[in-house]
Amino acid sequence: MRKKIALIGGGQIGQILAMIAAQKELGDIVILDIPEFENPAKGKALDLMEMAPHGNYDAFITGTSDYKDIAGADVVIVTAGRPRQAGMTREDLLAVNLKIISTVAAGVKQYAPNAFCIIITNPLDAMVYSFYKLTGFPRNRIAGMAGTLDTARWRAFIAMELGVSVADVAGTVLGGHGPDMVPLPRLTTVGGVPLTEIATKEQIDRLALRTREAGTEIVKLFGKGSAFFSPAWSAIVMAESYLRDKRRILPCAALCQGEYGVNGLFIGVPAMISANGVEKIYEIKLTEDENALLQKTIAGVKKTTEETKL
Ligand code: A3D
Repeated sequence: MRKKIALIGGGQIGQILAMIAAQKELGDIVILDIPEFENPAKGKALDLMEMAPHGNYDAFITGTSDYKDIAGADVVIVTAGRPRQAGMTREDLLAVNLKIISTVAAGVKQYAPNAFCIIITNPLDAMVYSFYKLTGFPRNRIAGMAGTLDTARWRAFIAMELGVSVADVAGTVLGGHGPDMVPLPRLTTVGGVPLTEIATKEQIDRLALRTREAGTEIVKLFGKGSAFFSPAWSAIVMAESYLRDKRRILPCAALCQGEYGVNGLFIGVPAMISANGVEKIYEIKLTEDENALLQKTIAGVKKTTEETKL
């Protein structure tokens, strides 16, 4: 039997998620949006069905505003919420998106209680925590999509700067999804060569800063709305690792219970995603300087998480 993927939110990211999931034949897809946007969701689903003959995929794609239609979903990806507008911080979004996540959590808990859930809605670290608290799902079945995208941005900027294949750039970004996130140049390699040996400190500092501000750079360019292609692909990589038991190690917001000295917060950490969900969190021995940066981002995540009052 085909797997079922429920996309809660059928906006910019939701529609790209549906397209990539279909092209990868991850399963049948349900796009759920609020009643006012039910018809656009149905329209997008129909458009994707009509793309299938040329896209060469078999997947049934439907749109709905009724949670009954997500019944039994294997994976739920949540983008429901409002995106950032120019001049708006992710934290400005907290109050409005917390209300939306509460409705989503209730619907998913009732109709897809066994799903692996990937949260994308901002402010990410607080929304994934809220979803965890509101559903009561076990920690291995909830992850926030942030580090996978932040690391993709770090890798892309390095490849662009050095004029090399992005496939050869490996690295990771830790911490919260905001300007205090921590790219780790010391542990980044380009075809096995340490980044610190082929790029200058000035280059590395500039690329790290660009990574931390990457979401804002896109928001400024768009004028309205935030990134959608790269966030969608990043979440699909996580979903695929779960559905196909690929056991990929992807930085994502996972519930830390002692790891990195953190208890009870979702922090961006390298995690293995398998058929068991978030199966393992990897702890990295950090230098004093790296640890100081990590402590700063943890403090920021703690602050926004506490604002949820959950
Ligand atoms: P957008 O195109 O506005 O889509 C959001 C969709 O959610 C809209 O179609 C809404 O109608 C729908 N929606 C609103 N309320 C509900 C509800 N209660 N139930 C179901 N659907 C609802 O936004 P987008 O797709 O560009 O972004 C979605 C979210 O992702 C925003 O919160 C962004 O800030 C966030 N985002 C996160 C990242 C990360 O890296 C974590 C990157 C980019 C965007």
